[in-house]
Amino acid sequence: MDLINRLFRRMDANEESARKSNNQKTSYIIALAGNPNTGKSTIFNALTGLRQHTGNWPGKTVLRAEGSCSYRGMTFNLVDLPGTYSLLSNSAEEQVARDYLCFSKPDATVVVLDATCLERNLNLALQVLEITSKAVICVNLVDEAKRKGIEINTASLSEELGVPVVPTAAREGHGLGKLLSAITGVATGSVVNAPYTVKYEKKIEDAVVKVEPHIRKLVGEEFNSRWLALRFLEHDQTVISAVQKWTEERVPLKIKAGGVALA
Ligand SMILES: Nc1nc2c(ncn2[C@@H]2O[C@H](COP(=O)(O)OP(=O)(O)OP(=O)(O)O)[C@@H](O)[C@H]2O)c(=O)[nH]1
Ligand SMILES: [Mg+2]
Repeated sequence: MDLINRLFRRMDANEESARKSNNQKTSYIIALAGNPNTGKSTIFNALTGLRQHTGNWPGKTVLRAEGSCSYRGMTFNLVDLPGTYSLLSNSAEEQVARDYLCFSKPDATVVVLDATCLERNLNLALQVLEITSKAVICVNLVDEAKRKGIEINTASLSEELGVPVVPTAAREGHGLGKLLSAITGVATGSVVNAPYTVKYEKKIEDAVVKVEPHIRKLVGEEFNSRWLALRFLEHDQTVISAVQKWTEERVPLKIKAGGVALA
């Protein structure tokens, strides 16, 4: 792997000056994604305590939990996304998670992985990194992994993936301080990631090269044009009509019944 291309471009600016350059923004939206049963809700509950409320995602019977957490003068509004094995839009849960990450653009996304079966979990992590570079990988259940004789080299994983990787044992509250610190870096922009990019076979990459510039012309830097190009190539109707509506009316997109719709 060409590590140089993926090393973090860490800016020297400290958190305070980064916040200033971010127009003093102190409130950030943080999404929690991950496979089922990896400890997302455990982390969510540990960070938000009683400051949380639940409901359904609009038009879906999928549970939506949101809560807030104060950290170093900032407010993190956490959104606990449904547990999914992929973001291929095969189920309501996958569609909710995927559309939220692409169109609602959280300030940072934490991908919670199970340290005892990292390989399977990394599939989702790579899919998230295709949508957003503003990600933090949380390798949870390290206590359970240790019991099974598994040790994860998080520094090396971080170099490979090009995003911060934090080990946690959330049930015991271990590592959550470091997780908040990593979230702060990515959300405020004081850490700029250079995530690993999944490359597809030549004929797909050739098609992306043709389609992506047209999409970029439509959406500019608003949404991830490479990811949208891949969805257009597979004729994903939900995404196509969402982009169509956005370009016609230039209003923010929100998740609604049947996928993405206008606010
Ligand atoms: N040993 C250990 N158990 C954990 C840890 N984190 C969570 N758990 C346990 O793992 C189980 C699943 O945790 P949840 O937080 O419900 O997982 P989730 O990712 O929200 O699951 P879904 O919402 O179903 O996707 C619970 O029994 C937790 O107590 C950890 O770090 N170590
Ligand atoms: Mg949960």
